[in-house]
Amino acid sequence: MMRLLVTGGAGFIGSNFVHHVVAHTDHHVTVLDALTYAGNINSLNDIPEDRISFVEGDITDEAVVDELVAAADAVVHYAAESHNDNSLHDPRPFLDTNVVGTFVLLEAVRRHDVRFHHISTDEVYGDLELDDPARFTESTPYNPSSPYSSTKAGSDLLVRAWVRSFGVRATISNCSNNYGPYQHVEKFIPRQITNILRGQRPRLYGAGLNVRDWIHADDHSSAVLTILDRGSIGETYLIGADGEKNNREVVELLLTLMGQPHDAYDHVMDRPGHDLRYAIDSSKLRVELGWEPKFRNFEAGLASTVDWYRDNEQWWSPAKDATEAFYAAKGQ
Ligand code: NAD
Ligand code: TDX
Repeated sequence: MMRLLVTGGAGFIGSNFVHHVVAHTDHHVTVLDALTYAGNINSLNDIPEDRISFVEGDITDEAVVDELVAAADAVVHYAAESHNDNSLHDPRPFLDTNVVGTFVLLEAVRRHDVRFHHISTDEVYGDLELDDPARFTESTPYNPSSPYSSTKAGSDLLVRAWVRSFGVRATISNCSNNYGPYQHVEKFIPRQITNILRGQRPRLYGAGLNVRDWIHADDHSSAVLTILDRGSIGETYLIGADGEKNNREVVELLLTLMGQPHDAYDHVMDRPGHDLRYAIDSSKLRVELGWEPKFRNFEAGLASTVDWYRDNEQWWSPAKDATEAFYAAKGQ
């Protein structure tokens, strides 16, 4: 049994991780989450009370972080400002949370010699051409494009420096695009599902040919637990499930799954600096640590995600109008 401190555990992937940990281990979880617009305490509603403690607080708050880290066996660090479009509009919170917040956590795990796992993204590697046979590996040079991905790259480099200079016991994982329950309606897949549920048309940026490498959030969680159990200190592991699809294919699949004509979507203004393609080679994680994804059928995973949004309107509807107003103001 471990005492895990999970930052950002009321967010999309963090809450999926908490559900996964409670279902598959006997670890106790303490969630530290600031409940920003992206955090939702209701995502943790059905976790048994004896398995979880919830602390509303900011990862840049040194006193709160110090006390919680001192009481933990390991920290799994999900908290971040996570949306590229927001980072183009107002980058400042991305610097504060993603860079300064990670620094505050690293100093605390250094003081208390606590194991640290840092959650990051494949976006730190920049993008690939559509027709490039290459995929990202752990040795791909960093080349981030957006304020979001540059702050995530900065946080990864801080972790590496704290391992080398101070002997902090840390690992890093860089995962591809996640889908599944509890994802905020600002993100691509939930935005389109909830548009269709409300009788509105999906919105594709530009031509819709950009490629993302989709993985179910539960597979991300099992990979993180694997790294926490068996990963080598100081190492980086890429997490992906061979799920490359372009955005147009995803929207057409959603429309078909939801009983609409496959072409009932609109093209809207493209995202500035829009990364073309992400693709992950996760061989290191699979060969060295023996991890495998369980959700191998994207269409089935997407269908169960559609069902979840259909059944949980009370979870997503409070955020929908403000999110769409933000997009409408940008012509998206
Ligand atoms: P999210 O935006 O859904 O959740 C982020 C959570 O962090 C929220 O609960 C929010 O309240 C909390 N938070 C934000 N600032 C905070 C602060 N200063 N102090 C404490 N809590 C704070 O994000 P997500 O999509 O679940 O992403 C989680 C992590 O996974 C991020 O580090 C992200 O970079 C990474 N990641 C995401 C994806 C993806 O597809 N969404 C892919 C790879 C990696
Ligand atoms: O309405 C939309 N229409 C559209 O075409 C939205 C919201 C997005 N898109 C496109 C942009 C991207 O090509 O869909 C793709 C996915 O967009 P997002 O959901 O915003 O994700 P992305 O920018 O790829 O970043 C995601 O994956 C990596 C997460 O938000 C990051 O936190 C993670 O690091």
